[in-house]
Amino acid sequence: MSKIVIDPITRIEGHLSVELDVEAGRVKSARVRGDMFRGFEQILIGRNPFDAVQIAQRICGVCPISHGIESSRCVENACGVVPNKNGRLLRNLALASNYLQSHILHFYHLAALDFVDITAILKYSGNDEKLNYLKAWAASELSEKKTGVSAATACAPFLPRYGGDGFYIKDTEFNIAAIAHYVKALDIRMKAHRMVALFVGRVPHAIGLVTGGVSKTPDKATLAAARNILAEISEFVNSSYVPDVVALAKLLPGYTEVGRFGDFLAYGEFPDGPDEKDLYFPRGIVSGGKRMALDPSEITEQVLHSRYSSPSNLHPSLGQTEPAVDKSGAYTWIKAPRYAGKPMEVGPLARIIVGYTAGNADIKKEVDALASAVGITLPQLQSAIGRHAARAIESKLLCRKISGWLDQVEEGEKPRQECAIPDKGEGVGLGEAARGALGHWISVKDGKIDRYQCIVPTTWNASPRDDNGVAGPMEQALAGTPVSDEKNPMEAARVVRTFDPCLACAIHSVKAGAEIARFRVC
Ligand code: NFE
Repeated sequence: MSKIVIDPITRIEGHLSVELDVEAGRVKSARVRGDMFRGFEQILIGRNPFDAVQIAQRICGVCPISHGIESSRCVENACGVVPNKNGRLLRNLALASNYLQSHILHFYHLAALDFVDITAILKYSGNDEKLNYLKAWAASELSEKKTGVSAATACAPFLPRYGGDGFYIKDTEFNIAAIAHYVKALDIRMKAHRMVALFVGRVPHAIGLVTGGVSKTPDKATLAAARNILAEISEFVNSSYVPDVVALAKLLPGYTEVGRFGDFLAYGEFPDGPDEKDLYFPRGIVSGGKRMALDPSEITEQVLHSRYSSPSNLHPSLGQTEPAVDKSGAYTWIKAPRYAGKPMEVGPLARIIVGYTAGNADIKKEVDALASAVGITLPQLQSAIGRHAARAIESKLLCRKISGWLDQVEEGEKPRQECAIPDKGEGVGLGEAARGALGHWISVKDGKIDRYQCIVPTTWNASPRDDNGVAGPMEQALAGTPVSDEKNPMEAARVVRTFDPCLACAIHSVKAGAEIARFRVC
């Protein structure tokens, strides 16, 4: 048996490494380590609860809208209010726009280079005619005349890379199209960010998200501008993103058997009616193929293998985070969230599986269409390739929903519900960030924040072994992954990236002002 350490895993958010035990050309077992250490929950203690929505957004620059919304929801829950119609719709619009930028970022700019042969464009260096021969729009995005960048220069940031040609897709037309879409996706992402800013003021940290809703009353010009942007993003999602994912799934048939994990949790998201429990992406658990209702009291965080001295298996409303850098047996800063004692995968695939199992007609239709276009079954989608597919399906569904929500917004009507902070109270906000289930829990005492805890998507997915020694979802999904070349463990890196990990989100506990440890940086 040999040991491989990939440190750091690149093209993700934050600092993550994996340690793999490899036997007979496959991963036998894996340890996933969150190597960064930050501070947020402690920063919130003693503050006015209304400040939480702004401070919590700083946890991450990729998913600040979801942290802002969950933070607002937990304070609103403690105050006993829910947003009004415009507040709900405008939050949905901001969050859905954030999902679009995040999913497109993940597929094209973080994950695609695991598969796409970037050097395909070198074959046509300086030869725009050849590029035109492949696809007119590809030429318009990649042309040296247009961009002023030579093909060799354009490749440079992506080289060196794992392996040789063996890992990469050989279909030149697919490669050229994917590279052209990589370039186009930069522009589309910028436009998705702009759409977020139309509803909540700016990105990444939205000043217009406030407890009780949003601060900006919607007007005709804002809604018209959003429609224009949406048309362009929808065209990209439907004509490039979804077809590229289908093509990738067909070109990599083995990836339905890799990266598999079978238990899914979704808090649900996008309140789609006056009843806040009416969620477009449903809430629930799917375990062993069976759907169950979610009971938030079953959520705990275990820390036997995490660098914390606090008691293990606490519910997050009672959560503690006492760092212990040298704790024996600990190998990560990520805690191990468990549902009824079990690890759960969260994220787009979990939402799609929970939604499909709950009978959501939109999800079912798109999942069935994609599975049939690729020629695979629903169980095969619960895999590495399924995570890419789920993001593309969600993007398509959300483009449609954004259009519907824009129709429902009432111009000139108030988007914020007033709330009064109680002297004492508890609140919880459960929803879905682009990467999966996100929960914020607050306790208020004397009108100030007394306790604050978040469990974010990557904490679930990249969790370590728990108190019973059971590995986390990413660790289990890595087991069995082929390692065809131990010097180039590309297959394992691909599996990790399908989860779209964000370590900035996953680890955010520090004791303000206290020295944790001393490090020498060489
Ligand atoms: Ni920093 Fe985040 C999302 C959250 S992931 S990206 O999406 O919450 O753990």
